[in-house]
Parts: sequence; structure tokens; C-alpha cells
Amino acid sequence: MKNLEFVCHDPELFCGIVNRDWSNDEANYHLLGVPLDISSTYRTGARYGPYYFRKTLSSENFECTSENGLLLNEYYKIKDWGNVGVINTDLQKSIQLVSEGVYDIIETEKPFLVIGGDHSTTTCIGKAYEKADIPIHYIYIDAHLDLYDEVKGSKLSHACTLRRISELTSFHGASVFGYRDFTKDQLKYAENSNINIFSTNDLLSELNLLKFGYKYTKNLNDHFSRIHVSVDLDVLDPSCAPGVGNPVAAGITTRDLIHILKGLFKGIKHNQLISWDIVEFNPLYDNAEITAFSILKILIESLGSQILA
Ligand SMILES: [Mn+2]
Repeated sequence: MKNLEFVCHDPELFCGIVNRDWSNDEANYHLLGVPLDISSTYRTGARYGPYYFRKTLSSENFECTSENGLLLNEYYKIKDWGNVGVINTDLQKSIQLVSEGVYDIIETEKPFLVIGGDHSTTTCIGKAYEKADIPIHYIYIDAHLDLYDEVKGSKLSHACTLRRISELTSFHGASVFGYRDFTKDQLKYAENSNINIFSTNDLLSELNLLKFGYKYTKNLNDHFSRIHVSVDLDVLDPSCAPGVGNPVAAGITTRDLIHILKGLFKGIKHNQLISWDIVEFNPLYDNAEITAFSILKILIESLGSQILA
């Protein structure tokens, strides 16, 4: 056994900063997985996202230092709650279960990250904020507008997410970044519903995405008390994220997205709690783990910029 003890070790999950065992008092950040994908309209498989997300976090192939030189495990104690026990045959019940879980985390008044799951994960977060009676502005980073009223008879499709959120009383507007797949009706709905939209072209015409993101949330701070950031990985070009449910070609790069997120998180006020989600990671289509390693870099740089927020 001695030899085994020497050669084997439990991988430290994300350099020891993500742990299931932190007590609520010790933890300064929360993580929740949502293995739900029955509202997907094209390639299902996002239910495996949380599992492969954690597998990538436990990889030894990276340092836990963000590019601004911060050693993340000096700042973070992230409590991993595991996955919500969703029922992948019952969407309505699953949405209720996830909302209840997110509500409990909101009550801790600590920042949190939710890993999807398809984009209906964000509907659950919206419902939890509604129950908590907290007004939210949504920053919605996505190749799609997700403003369909219904898809194939379903009002809970992942392509209806922003539409359903926009109907909540706690909805205080949204800003969509990176869309490039849309319909005229969705554009019209955005125009009439306090939803600012920036296409992939709009973003790429910005000279400095970091400054753009920073100014954006800094300005929003004057009008909204809380902001939730939702990152649908299909905003990325499929060369940077092949493992998504509904890929759309000609997107932004992982570096572009990191610059936007760094700017957005830096612009959020000091006393404002951050909540965000990363959704639509579909490991079944993730050739050579390209998407997983994009997520890992997005996570490290986002956490690094949230320290300064
Ligand atoms: Mn999308």
C-alpha cells in the first residue's frame, strides 16, 4: 500500500480552490451543476457538461494564476454543491428543482457560478431571482437571441430562454452580445422590450473589447443594482468551441470572449455580487477537448478579474 500511496493521489480539484467540503461560512463563492438538456432543439448532450467541466478542472495541465498575476487559490474558496438531481424526462419539474437550488445559493449572499446544461439553466436562475424579489439586468452572451415565444409548441425550449426571462417582474432589461443567428421577429421583440443587442459584427468592430466591456457595466451600474452574466459557449467560433448544441460559424475567439468578460467583470461595482453561468457545453461533440480547455481559460481569467471587481 505504501507504494500506492506514493504514486497515487486524489487530484486536487481546481488547485484546491473548488471543494465540496467548505462549510457555508468558509466558502466565499458557490458552484452548482445543472445536468439538464431536454429543452435542446438540435444536438442534445449538454447534460454531460457539468461532469466534463469538473474533469477538466482537475487536469494538471495548467497553472492556477490568471494573466493579471493573481494566484487564484489565495483568494477563492469555492464550494461545489455538485449537480441538481434533475429529471431529464420532466422539464417543468427540473426547472423547479434547479430554481430552488439557485434560490438557496442566492440567500447566502455570496457570488456564484452555475454550469449548464442547456440555456434553460438561465431560466431557472431568473425564476430564483424572481422568488428572491431581486431586480436583475441580464448580460446575455450568445450567438442566438433566444427570443422565440415558442419552438415546436414548447415555451420552455432553450431558444425561448431570454423571452421567458423578459416576462418576469424582476427583469430589468438585458444586453445581448455576439448574436449572429436570428429572425426579424426576434429583433422587433428586443427593440420593444428593453433589450440592447450587439451582433458579432458590432463586437468585432470595437478596437478594444476589454474597454468596451468595462465601460458597459460601469455605465449599467448607475441604473441597475444587480447584473447576471450568462455565457452561452456557442457565441464562440466553432473552431474554439466545437462542443456546443447549436454551433454557428464565424463567431468570436476565446481570446475575444475573455477580453469582453474581463471588462464586464471589472466594471461591476465593488459591493455588487457577481452571478454568472456557462451553458451549452456539449462534451459529446468536443473534438480534442477544445471546448473544455476554452472553458478552463475563460474560468481562470474571469475569476482573476472578479477579484479586482
Ligand atoms: Mn445559443
